[in-house]
Amino acid sequence: GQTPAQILVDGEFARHLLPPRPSDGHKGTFGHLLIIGGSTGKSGAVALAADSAMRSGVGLVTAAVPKGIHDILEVKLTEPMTVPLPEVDGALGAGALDALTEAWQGKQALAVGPGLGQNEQAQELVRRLVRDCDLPLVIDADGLNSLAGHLEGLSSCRPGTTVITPHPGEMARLAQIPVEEVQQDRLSVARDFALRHGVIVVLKGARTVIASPDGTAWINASGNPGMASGGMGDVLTGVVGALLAQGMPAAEAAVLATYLHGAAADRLACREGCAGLTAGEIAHELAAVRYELGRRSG
Ligand code: NPW
Ligand code: AMP
Ligand code: MG
Repeated sequence: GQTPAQILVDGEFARHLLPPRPSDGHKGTFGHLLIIGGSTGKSGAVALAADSAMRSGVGLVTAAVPKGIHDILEVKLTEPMTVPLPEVDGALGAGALDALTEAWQGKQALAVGPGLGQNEQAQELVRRLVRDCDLPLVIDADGLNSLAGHLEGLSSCRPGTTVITPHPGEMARLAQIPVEEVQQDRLSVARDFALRHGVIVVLKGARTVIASPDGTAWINASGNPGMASGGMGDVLTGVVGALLAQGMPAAEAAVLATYLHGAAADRLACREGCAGLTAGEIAHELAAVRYELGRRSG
């Protein structure tokens, strides 16, 4: 058969995906994103995702985190709100899903995984929430690790759209193949997984591949090795979540977020090079990158 084409995502392509910004818009217009993540030692991941979402045009952000790190995030985060989740012995406790179900009422999108950790309760929570919640959802990091080996029936039970953002290590765990095999044919691995599980796959790494269940695939042209440092993926999760909350269709949100994330790093690299860039600084560039993209004439 014919090999389906893949689309190169450069500035010219990404520009056409930018969502409108009505002049009379208010914070309710641009959506409310709920982020679930964080654990002891990894509160930074959820903070990065929350701040990155704010830099990506969302109206409101709430971060739901285990009670034990909640007060730390109250200090770390200023614009995003926070919700403490029930916790037993440092792990998410029995009431966590009920608390979350309450927290996602009135939200437009969910992001789950940054810094969540891999204790059994957190994993069980993710497995149930992806099936119970019908909001647009982006799953990353430990959210993905929770789903490895628990994907059966996911496509039929999730009415909402799902974006997953694995790095090659996470993709290998999800597809239950070695990392080398993922990297050997990134396009096919992403495409097959998207088709099989009915999710939009963002397979990260230099030249990130995005694949949708309808067979369409994109390859991102932005980004640089300055992005090879901790927390960079947590930033992308916040951008995808913010665009979903602004009402973008999931595949377009995934493609535009991936482009903006890389372009923010490219913008910073023009001034500071490709070594020593931090995820938080790249998050800071996101608004300016979106602005510049919107001003391009075509
Ligand atoms: P290797 O051995 O390095 O070659 P994990 P994580 C592989 C949180 N964070 N190409 C890699 O392979 C996250 O949100 C918190 C090839 C290794 O086997 C998560 O919740 C931070 N291989 C949690 O930590 C900042 C690649 O994958 C494995 C690859 C764990 O996330 C940091 C490593 O991945 C972090 O974001 C590539 N491009 N990329 C904070 N400040 O709070 C990765 N691998 O075990 O999933 O660990 O990605 O650090
Ligand atoms: P994570 O491993 O989850 O922190 O995600 C790392 C992020 O940085 C992903 O969005 C990758 O695509 C990006 N990234 C890492 N290294 C590179 C690179 N050499 N070129 C372009 N993007 C990169
Ligand atoms: Mg990551």
